Amino acid sequence: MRLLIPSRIAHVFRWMAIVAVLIIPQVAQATQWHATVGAQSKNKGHQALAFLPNEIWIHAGDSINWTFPVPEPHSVTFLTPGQVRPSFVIGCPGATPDDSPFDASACVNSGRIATVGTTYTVTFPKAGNYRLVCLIHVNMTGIVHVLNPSEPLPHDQDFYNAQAADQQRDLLSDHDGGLARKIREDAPDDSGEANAHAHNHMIVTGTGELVSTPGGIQSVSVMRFMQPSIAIHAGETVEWDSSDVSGHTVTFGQEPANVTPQTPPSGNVFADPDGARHAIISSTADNVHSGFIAQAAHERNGVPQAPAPVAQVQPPVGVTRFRVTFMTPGLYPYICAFHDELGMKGEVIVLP
Ligand SMILES: [Cu+2]
Repeated sequence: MRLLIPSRIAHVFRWMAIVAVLIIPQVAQATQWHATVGAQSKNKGHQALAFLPNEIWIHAGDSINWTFPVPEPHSVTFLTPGQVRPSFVIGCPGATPDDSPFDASACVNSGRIATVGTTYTVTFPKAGNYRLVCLIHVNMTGIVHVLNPSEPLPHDQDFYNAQAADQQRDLLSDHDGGLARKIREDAPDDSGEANAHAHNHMIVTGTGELVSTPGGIQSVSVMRFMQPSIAIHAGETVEWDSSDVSGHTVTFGQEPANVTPQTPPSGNVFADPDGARHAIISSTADNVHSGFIAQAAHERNGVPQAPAPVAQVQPPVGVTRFRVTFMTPGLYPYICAFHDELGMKGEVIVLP
């Protein structure tokens, strides 16, 4: 009997070794992939509203870990087939915990993330092609292709890192000069009295561009009032025009709590006959909030729309202009309630 014990132990160890050889490679095959959500220029003014990269091939059982490197809020959200894209306030409803599995049977959502350095991981147990969306930015989509482990993957992590860096550089550097040209074309010409007609107090409110990739849509927005300081005379009107792919606000005084695109204009804002919003400010203590100033996504001509479902909650009509008539001399600082932390602020100097 005594002689049998070592042989039994050896036997057990041999079996353990065989089992380990069979199991360990499968465990090691579950890869965690890495991607980022958004990118920005040094002064935070240019924001890439993009999943970087926005198309990834992985194996069933793998996970993807997304890092959020910017203060501009984003979400990593996978909706169920046919689910209407909700506002970020509603979510799945709500958010799902880190490391949630997604197999298209239930919505997975990181929630609104605006803390630099946050990460969110999703695991994908089942093969399929899954659309990735940001609930904050309608022009920010991607796709995850989950293949059976027997199928080869087209790319490795190094490829995706290089692709993400390329896409980030392209979006932020704007090397074709398109955004700079757009800013010059859109900018009000206040160079002389010759142009001093009704439009000389126009302020371009953000600008941006869309980029379509095979995986979805990426965009870049310049989160700035292009003429941050303007001097006018009492009784004159300033107009803010937004043609940006992102929405903005023009907000004087107290900012409404928990501003969302659905937050209505303040009670002292009325509609001009052409649909633009308008307020009259008679004191530096007045609180005025324009509400969301942006084109509705469906009104953008020739712009590729993300595949359904994308019926994101939008203002009924895209209001793109906001006017304020200033009655009293003084200094009137204002912000975009969404992007003031990125430096989107301005001031109106009202002279007698
Ligand atoms: Cu803004």
